[in-house]
Parts: sequence; C-alpha cells; structure tokens
Amino acid sequence: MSPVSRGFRGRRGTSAGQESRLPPGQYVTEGFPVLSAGPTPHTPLQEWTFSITAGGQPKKSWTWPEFQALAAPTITADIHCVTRWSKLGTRWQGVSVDTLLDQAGYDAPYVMAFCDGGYTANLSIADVTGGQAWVAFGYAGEPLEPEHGGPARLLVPHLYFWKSAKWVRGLDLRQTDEPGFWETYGYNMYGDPWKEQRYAGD
Ligand SMILES: Nc1nc2c(c(=O)[nH]1)N[C@H]1C(S)=C(S)[C@@H](COP(=O)(O)O)O[C@H]1N2
Ligand SMILES: [Mo]
Repeated sequence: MSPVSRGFRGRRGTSAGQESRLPPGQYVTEGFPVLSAGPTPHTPLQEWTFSITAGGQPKKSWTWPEFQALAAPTITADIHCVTRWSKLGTRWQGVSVDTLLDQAGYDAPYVMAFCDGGYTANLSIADVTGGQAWVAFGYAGEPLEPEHGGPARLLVPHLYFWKSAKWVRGLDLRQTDEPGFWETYGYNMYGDPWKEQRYAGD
C-alpha cells in the first residue's frame, strides 16, 4: 500500500513506515539506552512489595508471589524519551494498573509513583487507567533487567518515558497534582510526546 518501497530508509535509519509513529523531534534507536538519575537498586524479591497507598496510608499491597499470580498480558508499545530517542515495538509483560487499582479501590484524580532509590513521577488517574499503564516485570521474553527497572517498572508508553518509573514500588493516590522527581527540575507536569510537552510551559 505504501508508495515507498519496503527497503526505503530515511534520515537516521527511519523507514517510511516508522515515520508516522515518531512524535515530533524524535529519532528511532535500535539500542536500548539506560537513563538513571542514580545507582541501580537491588531489592531482593523476598523483600519486594507493590503497594497502593492513599496520601501515604496503606490500602493494598502485594508480595512478589502475589503479584506474579495476577493477570499479566504482553504489551507491545513504542516508547519515547525526552532526550529524543524513540524505540518502536518494544515488547513487555506486566500487570495492568487497572487490575491493581480495581483490587485496591480508588477515589483520587492523581497518583505519585514511588520507587526504590527515591525516584517519583506524577501522573493523572486518567493516564494510568483504561489499559494505558502497566507494572512491567518482563521485557522481550526475559525478566526485566535491573538497569531497565527490574524487578518491575511502570510502563506508560503514551507519555514521555521519564513517567515510566523504574524500580517502582507503588502508587500513592493523591487529591492534588504535585511534581515528581524530573518535574521539580523543570520537566513538564504532563509529558505528551505528540504535543512535545518536554518542559514546563510547553
Ligand atoms: N527510578 C527511576 N526511574 C526512571 C528514571 C530514573 O532515573 N529513576 N529515569 C527515567 C527516564 S528519564 C527514562 S528516559 C527512562 C529510561 O528507562 P531505561 O533506562 O530503561 O531506558 O526511565 C525513567 N524512569
Ligand atoms: Mo528520559
């Protein structure tokens, strides 16, 4: 169907079919860069839990075996880093945030993802429900590597990848939208790659 042949390669190795999947200002990478603001934590699985809290108060928590027993679909998604690389067709396995929130119950417009190492990312409930966000523990058919957020990370592919908090340990339900780690350094509170919402004011 495409007027351009399959073998066509545009600038920076981007084929015609990939072009329409690339948000403005992004380029395609085949590698998988590691971007971490601090050292990689190594929490033993026996100590790992995932928690839904509300204003810091515990609501529901899963141990690693309990978490592994939840439905965990395979997700294929394009991911977009604010530093301008995009990686197309990444394949993950994870638990939908819908599953977690439905079991915990929730009545709040925002969440703050919290992580081993202290990283945080703010998100609206609307962006982590409706089949748009997962807590991923598998990547490309393997356990998620520690450098990429293993044992588990948030995956919110429709927003810039800084929202996909690595080493995530829970979501805190919030009544107000407060900045997370990068947002306090001037990154956008929302982060839609298709609107190029890189920095505050974009
Ligand atoms: N805990 C934590 N999560 C994080 C980060 C981080 O520094 N710490 N970096 C973010 C940024 S800016 C990006 S682009 C992606 C990078 O994920 P990767 O290292 O798997 O490519 O993780 C995001 N999640
Ligand atoms: Mo990033």
